[in-house]
Amino acid sequence: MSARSYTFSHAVTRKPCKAVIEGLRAVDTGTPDLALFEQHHADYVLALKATGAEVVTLEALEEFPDSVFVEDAALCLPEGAIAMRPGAPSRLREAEAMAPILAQIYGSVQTVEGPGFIDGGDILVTEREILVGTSARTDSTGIEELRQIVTPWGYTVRELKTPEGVLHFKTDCSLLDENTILSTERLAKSGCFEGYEVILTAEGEEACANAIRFNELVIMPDGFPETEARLVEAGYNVRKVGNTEAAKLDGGMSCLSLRFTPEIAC
Ligand code: CIR
Repeated sequence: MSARSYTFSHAVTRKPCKAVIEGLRAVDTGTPDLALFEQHHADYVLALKATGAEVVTLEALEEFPDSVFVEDAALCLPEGAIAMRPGAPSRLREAEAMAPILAQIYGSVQTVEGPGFIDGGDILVTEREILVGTSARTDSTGIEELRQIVTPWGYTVRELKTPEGVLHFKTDCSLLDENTILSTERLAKSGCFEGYEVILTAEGEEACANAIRFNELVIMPDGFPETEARLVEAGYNVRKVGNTEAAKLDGGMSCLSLRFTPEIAC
């Protein structure tokens, strides 16, 4: 197995802070239970460790309620790490907090300086291209700045549209392997995955579209049996993690980690 889009040696996570209960949410479906959030997070870290990767778990950052969702602060590719420019004002400086941690691993970090905005949750890296959805958090100017950084590394960036009312592009899709994407029907019907195999989430289970392929595992939120059966049927090795509390803040599996193999460590 050598696919760079889902073969990772490292993951970075951050413990939820007490202020996570004040985290951003599109619709209020109840306050997250901190103790349960912490339990789910610990289970998630165990699932990441089961992939064989080295997992760094950073201490909680009270200053930023949403800082457990580390994915939005950076994009990590084999060639380098890039600090993003998160589009929610309360999250903008999470990228500055993450940059020194990635610099320790990579040696250096590039930065999206603005004026555009881009959240890691809007970026799907596949084996052949980088798909980025514009959303309430990510704009074309931010995507263009990312393109300037990754084009010299040989990547093609394709700008797409996150469906209306959906937080991030990856809220609605995940990479499963070199050719296969798990997607909601509402996103797939836009035609953005032409040329890929698509496995659709089951009706009423759209909230599990945000899963992660990490080495031999597909890590998905617990509680979505029909989609799980589709993945098992397709031959994936599924591991489930409780996610009810992060889901109250529109968070899924990918948001909770940065996953990467720095070339420098190969
Ligand atoms: C937010 O609204 O920014 C957080 N409450 C959830 C972020 C989820 N991140 C992700 O999907 N990459």
